[in-house]
Amino acid sequence: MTDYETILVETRARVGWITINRPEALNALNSQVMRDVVAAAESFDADEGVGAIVVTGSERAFAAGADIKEMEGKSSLDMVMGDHFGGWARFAAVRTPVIAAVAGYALGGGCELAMMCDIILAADTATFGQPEINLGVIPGMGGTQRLVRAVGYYKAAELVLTGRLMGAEEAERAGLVSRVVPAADLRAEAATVAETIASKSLPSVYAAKASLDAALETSLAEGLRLERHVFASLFDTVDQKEGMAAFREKRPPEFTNR
Ligand code: CO8
Repeated sequence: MTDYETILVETRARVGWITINRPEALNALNSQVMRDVVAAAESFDADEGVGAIVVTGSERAFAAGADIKEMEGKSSLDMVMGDHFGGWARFAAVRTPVIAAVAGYALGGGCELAMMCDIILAADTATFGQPEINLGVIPGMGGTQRLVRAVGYYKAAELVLTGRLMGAEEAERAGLVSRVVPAADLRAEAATVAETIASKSLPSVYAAKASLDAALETSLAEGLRLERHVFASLFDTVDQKEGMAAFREKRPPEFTNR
């Protein structure tokens, strides 16, 4: 059992929950948060008993960015040699679907962390933005890349260049957010979505996430080829036979993740 300093972790109904817990700093992402979140996500990812992961914060903040006080005194050499935020790439690489349940601030690295997830559920209190320009820097954990892919160049450019923050409704209209829910319902909605995913056949869930990821990285022709191969490969699973037999027999499938 790993001891985490900055997060709370629990498993419920095949869902792994990671709650960032640095209330004194609005959940700012320092190196310890990175180590804890990455370790917890990788440990859930390695557990066949976990079919979906939820990352969340507090009512006030999902995460108000990378920890400015930790970064402030560093040189560019420190940033390169310390691989200050490199672990987040490992978080983005987990095979299990990750849902970001965002209430309050998701700024800078917090917005970038949400964008490393597969589904972003936002409370109506959520605020998103990339305000790094106000600090004399730029996004460094994917903000200029994933935000452009999520909301298009012109919206992303306005947010990154001005540092303007946007509310949940605007974020949903822009395509950054999967769905906005009342703040009081956020955890319950995240649980419903995560438990729904966790009830499916894990091999097909991994395959779906890998194919969706490819859509952001490859040409349409390459992506379609990959999807066709992945689709075909699932016909060797027990769960494909079970899923289709259950449909024919008009009963719910009983998946075994095989
Ligand atoms: N880092 C460190 N501490 C923070 C951060 C942060 N990002 N955000 C808030 N805090 C702290 C505050 O310093 C304060 O602590 P204290 O009470 O000890 O002074 C406490 O949290 C509460 O914050 P505020 O008093 O400021 O609360 P307000 O309600 O007045 O304001 C805001 C809330 C608007 C969210 C405000 O705190 C704010 O603007 N925070 C900074 C937002 C920001 O600029 N985020 C981007 C950070 S840079 C970044 O994320 C880069 C990522 C990529 C790096 C990759 C490198 C390789």
